[in-house]
Amino acid sequence: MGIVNATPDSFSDGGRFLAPQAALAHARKLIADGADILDVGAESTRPGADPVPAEVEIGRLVPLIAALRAESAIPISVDTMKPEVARAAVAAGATMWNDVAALRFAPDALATAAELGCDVVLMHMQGEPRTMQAEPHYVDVVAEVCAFLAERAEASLAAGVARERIWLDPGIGFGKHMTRHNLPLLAHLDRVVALGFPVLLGASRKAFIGALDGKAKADERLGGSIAAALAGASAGVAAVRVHDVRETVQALAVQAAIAQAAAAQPGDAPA
Ligand code: HH2
Repeated sequence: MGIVNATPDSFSDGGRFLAPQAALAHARKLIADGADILDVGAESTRPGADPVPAEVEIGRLVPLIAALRAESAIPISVDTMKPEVARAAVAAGATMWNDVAALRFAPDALATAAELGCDVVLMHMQGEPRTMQAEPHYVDVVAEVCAFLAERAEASLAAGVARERIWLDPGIGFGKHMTRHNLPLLAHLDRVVALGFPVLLGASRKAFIGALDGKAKADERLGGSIAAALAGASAGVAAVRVHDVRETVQALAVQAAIAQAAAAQPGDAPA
């Protein structure tokens, strides 16, 4: 899943793709680089980001989604917490609603997801974006994230979202201490996968990588982002949400080829 942030202030690439033509050109590049899904967003979720009114989000997203849909059949995900934005995005051609609030923040979120009938990503977050990094606290982070995701899947099913539409995401960096919480989650992704839904992992360029590597800035975290994507693939996640599609696709292809070679009998001809 390639990321298109049509925002002035995203943590890793804010302002680069706010102009509609720049966002469209970036989306085209991600498709050419091998993305299977695009995730387009118009409101940053980083701590301290300015909230964006629904009309502004819609104004940034709908022309972009409609232009992409006119030229490509690629699945398009919309990264928003607002049901009215998801509704407008799906009308313009989006096929997935990526809600970092897991359909909790708006009273009509669950009903809207059921009505739209699109894929839905339910992501774990402790707290809310503005303050989530203040003092995240868990007794057992992996168990608590898994319990939360199972509860949100149940709530979605009860509201009428079809089982095959539901994706889960552990929410790396969302109300998590950089290493104490993110690393156990990355180490035990198999437990999130075992919940029985496709899992999306978003670790690309996140701060825990900088914490492990001498405060590397967001655009200096490619190696760590790829390491996390490979860990996700090994654990069986269905998709990784990344900024650097070309490099990630290459790494995943090499990992898959090595796994295939490992499974082959000695003397087998390569496929
Ligand atoms: N991470 C970000 C935004 N949306 N959605 C899901 N499902 N999972 C994630 O891990 C996730 C997400 C943050 O990354 P980015 O979009 O690059 O930054 P910003 O929120 O500042 O726009």
